[in-house]
Amino acid sequence: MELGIIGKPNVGKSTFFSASTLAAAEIAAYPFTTIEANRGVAYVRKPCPHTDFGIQCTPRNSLCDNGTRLIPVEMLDVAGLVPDAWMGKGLGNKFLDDLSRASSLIHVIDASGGTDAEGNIVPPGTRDPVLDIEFMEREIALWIKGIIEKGFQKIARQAQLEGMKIERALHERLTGLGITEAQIYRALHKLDVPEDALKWGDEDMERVAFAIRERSKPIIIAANKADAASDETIERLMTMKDRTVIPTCAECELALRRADKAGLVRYSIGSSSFEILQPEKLSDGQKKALHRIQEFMDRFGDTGVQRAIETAIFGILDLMAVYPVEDENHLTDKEGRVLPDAYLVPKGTNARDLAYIVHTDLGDNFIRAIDARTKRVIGHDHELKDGDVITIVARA
Ligand SMILES: Nc1nc2c(ncn2[C@@H]2O[C@H](COP(=O)(O)OP(=O)(O)O)[C@@H](O)[C@H]2O)c(=O)[nH]1
Ligand SMILES: [Mg+2]
Repeated sequence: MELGIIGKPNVGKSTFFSASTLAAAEIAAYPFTTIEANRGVAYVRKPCPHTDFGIQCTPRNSLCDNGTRLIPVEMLDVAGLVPDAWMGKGLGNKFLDDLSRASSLIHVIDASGGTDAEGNIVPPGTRDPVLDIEFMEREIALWIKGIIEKGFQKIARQAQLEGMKIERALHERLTGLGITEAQIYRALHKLDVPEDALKWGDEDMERVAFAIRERSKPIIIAANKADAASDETIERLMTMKDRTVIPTCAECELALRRADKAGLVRYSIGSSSFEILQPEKLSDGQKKALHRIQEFMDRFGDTGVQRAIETAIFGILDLMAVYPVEDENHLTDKEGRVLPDAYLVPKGTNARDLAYIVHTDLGDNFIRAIDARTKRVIGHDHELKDGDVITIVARA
């Protein structure tokens, strides 16, 4: 599960990335905490089940901070897109490669309007950020269109000859982008294009590409630099049709996490306030900056960074957290760790799906599962709920 951060230059992508991936403690076992400069780990929050059971947990793939389970999510700082990159002017293949890994995208925009179409600095209020939203949606759709329309007539005719649905033919084209056949079916469902794909014109192709983008790479908009944006712009962004917009101050989040790490303030990620711990160590400039951050939080509820990530994971991708354990009585794994792992899985995941997610062997040899909260046996097709603690019983 990876989230890609996209946007034109100078909007605050790297700041957003640094802020969201800066954690007080890192999980050593996590494979790529430091492998690539543009990849990192952010955390989404859930109440830790250990509190319900009245025991202490010893997490392995996640962290527990005072009853809040912090579950890792991979973040990708996607190289800056320049206008018309899809035509081959920009960082084409690198962009596609990054795009293929992302399940959802966080589009960082400059809500202050202080950067032009290419990302050059201009006086605040000059650029309408709504244009950047429309540009990006179109840009990604054009990438997809470019891929599917290459030799399309031949493919569509071949598909017809073989009695293959056009969705399947499109999927063969788009697997490289990490797009599933189900997403393509859902995208084309009720889309107003001719039944016969051989009759698709240029506009139909664009509509198809747009719909596939919407389904396969859903976008959350981080209206960044909201601290320097007018109320009017924020209002206009927040009320855009069919878009999820969250005002953010990536700079604020980064400052708070750094100050927390340095022991100057106490700040839990995503919260609506912070506490100054060592006022005597703060310069006047730092005090002023913290004051401005608190003002921002009072205006918007929080810095928005954590909310954007959690909206992508829980709102858009509709994932929930479940906790597989080997022993349903002690809630432990083989090594005796209590509630070791949290898995983010789609709503609708059943007991056997979870077994397969944990390990193919576990799925193949599935016998039954046990709900550790109720100690009841559940069948393979039992749909799991958010927060479930599950023991899978399999043939040895
Ligand atoms: N006012 C304001 N400035 C920000 C914010 N986030 C980032 N910036 C500034 O915007 C500039 C570009 O940020 P950067 O993260 O390098 O942008 P990128 O090119 O999109 O990766 C830097 O000077 C940041 O300090 C924010 O929330 N508010
Ligand atoms: Mg950058």
